[in-house]
Amino acid sequence: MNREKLVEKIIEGDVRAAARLMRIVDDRSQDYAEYMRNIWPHTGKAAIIGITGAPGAGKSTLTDALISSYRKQGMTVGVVAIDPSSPFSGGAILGDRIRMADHAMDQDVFIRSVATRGHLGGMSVSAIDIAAVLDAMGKDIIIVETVGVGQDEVEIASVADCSVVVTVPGLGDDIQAIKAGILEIADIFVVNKADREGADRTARDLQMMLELAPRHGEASWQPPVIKTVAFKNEGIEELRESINSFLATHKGDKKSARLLYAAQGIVKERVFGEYFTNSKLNEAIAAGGHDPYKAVDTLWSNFMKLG
Ligand SMILES: Nc1nc2c(ncn2[C@@H]2O[C@H](COP(=O)(O)OP(=O)(O)O)[C@@H](O)[C@H]2O)c(=O)[nH]1
Ligand SMILES: [Mg+2]
Repeated sequence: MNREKLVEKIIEGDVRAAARLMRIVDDRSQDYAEYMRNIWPHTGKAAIIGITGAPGAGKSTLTDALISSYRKQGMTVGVVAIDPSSPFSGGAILGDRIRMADHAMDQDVFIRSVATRGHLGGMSVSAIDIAAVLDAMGKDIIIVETVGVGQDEVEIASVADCSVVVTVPGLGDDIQAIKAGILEIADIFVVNKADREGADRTARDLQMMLELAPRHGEASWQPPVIKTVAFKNEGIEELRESINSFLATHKGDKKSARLLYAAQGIVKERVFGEYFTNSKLNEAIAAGGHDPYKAVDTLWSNFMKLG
């Protein structure tokens, strides 16, 4: 199948064609950028929801419950699960695959994981490209699940149309564990595992922290704190409605931040991948008498001449 045909099929919503392009994107094979150039003009309709939190907080369980909730509303859903620790490149995360098995036969749900720590552009390029494919396919809602441990994951959440941060009771320490910077980027907080002791208190503590640290320059939205019991489907409707009301006035606010973030990843990938390669650096170090600054200066000035 040629490039135009593949992209055409994706835009018609073809699942196999989409899966094929996602593999090409993950592997960085077959001029993946050329394919993506044909995809991007067809994006912009979907709402991208970032779900971030510590491992085990219940992000996948919440995602699963949200999928059901959106499907009941007749909406189609795509999921990008980012797991940097997963050894599978482009494969499904086992636990998630089992849990989300209910949706496996549903043509209107597409779940894809990325485990692309190794890429030069960070996870940004893969994750955002895969979200773009889901968008072009016509999915209404795209949920990006990221483990809130690394900077990349926090950044990806910060460029979602709506970012949801998941925490659990028993806080104190856990509140500290909410990565610096995440309080500012979250649009909605979830205290999941509200069946456990201390949920009210955690929610109150969070609320207080939010009041003490108001959002930068944005008075129109006070992030709510929502208690959920994801595996019993409790609080899910409230969460979905809260996401809806945020999106009603803020969808699109992050669009240029998202494009900038993707572009930064592409720059890193191109510059490091094609020019500042280890072998070029090694040559320059050898020629420069073991001075790393001199080595980089030499390469840099050659690079600038290319422009
Ligand atoms: N008690 C309790 N356990 C939950 C709840 N939601 C999820 N879990 C469990 O927490 C564990 C981790 O959930 P998972 O969704 O994989 O977390 P993730 O790592 O954040 O994606 C699983 O064993 C879930 O069944 C909840 O609301 N209450
Ligand atoms: Mg998970």
